[in-house]
Amino acid sequence: MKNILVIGATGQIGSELTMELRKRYGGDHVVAGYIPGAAPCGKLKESGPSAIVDVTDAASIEVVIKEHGIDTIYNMAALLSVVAESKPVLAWKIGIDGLWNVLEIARAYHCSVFTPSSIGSFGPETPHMMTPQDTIQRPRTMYGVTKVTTELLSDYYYHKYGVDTRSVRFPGIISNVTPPGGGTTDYAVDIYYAAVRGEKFVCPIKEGTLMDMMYMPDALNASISLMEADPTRLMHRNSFNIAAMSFAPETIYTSICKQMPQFKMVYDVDPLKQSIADSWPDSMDDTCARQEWDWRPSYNLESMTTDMLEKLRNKLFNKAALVSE
Ligand code: VAH
Repeated sequence: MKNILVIGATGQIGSELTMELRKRYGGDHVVAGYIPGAAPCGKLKESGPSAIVDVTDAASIEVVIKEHGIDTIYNMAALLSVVAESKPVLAWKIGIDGLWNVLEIARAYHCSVFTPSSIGSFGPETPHMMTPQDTIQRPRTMYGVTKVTTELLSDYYYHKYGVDTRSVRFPGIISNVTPPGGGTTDYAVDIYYAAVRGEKFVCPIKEGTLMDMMYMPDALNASISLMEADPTRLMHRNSFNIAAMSFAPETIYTSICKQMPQFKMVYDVDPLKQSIADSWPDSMDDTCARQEWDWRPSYNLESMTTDMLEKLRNKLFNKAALVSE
């Protein structure tokens, strides 16, 4: 049975990834690594072991690897695209100095490593429609620079030292559990919250701006399926394009209005978010992931919208009901 460490286990993806891994492998086999001030709580705390793991502190990682006999590391620690532009040195420190620590420890203790990349690893010169698996990657954001470097360094450790590194290029991830943490695609989560709260949504991304998006359950399944894939089938490792849907703000708005006709949206474009979004693909070609490890998404925009609205109503109104009791 695997023994897994999730670094960044209380983040937007990490928190749900940890719970899904515990469902599949057993709570005791998945350690939730967190940084001081961002400790697990509720079910995440109660469902398995946790430990302070700062990706920039190699010793804090090594202690947990040895204590729990870790053989697989999901390294989810990162600053997202918008925050990384305001804190580029910290973004590099967490994204790359942290990755060096993870890869060196993985080399010493023979761990497999998953460190996600992103559509943010592409830049303005990359073909925007059906972005190929192997193509030019000249991002002009610090987030993108850290993601391309993540891909190159992870592949280097595989080819040079045989470390089992694998990863995917995540689209914008949409979740109803942990709120987004400062990304360009956050609008695609915020719009659902506004709809359920009965508020007008002010969209920071321009009409017609296409971006790849994915519902969290598909993102979790992709991450775990890749790490479970037969390594002899993998022609690529860092990182695989994965895609589920591509939409612009007016499309997701229309999808919500089919169920909530009163919902209103206006635009107030955020120049930084728009410039980042304009540099990213409109849609990715994920043929290689489908061929090499049988990737398939389960959600499209309509089914995601139905599930998001239902889950957020339960979360926001049941919580309100509990508070008012
Ligand atoms: C961001 N949600 O917007 C993240 C993600 C592809 C987007 O990397 O920065």
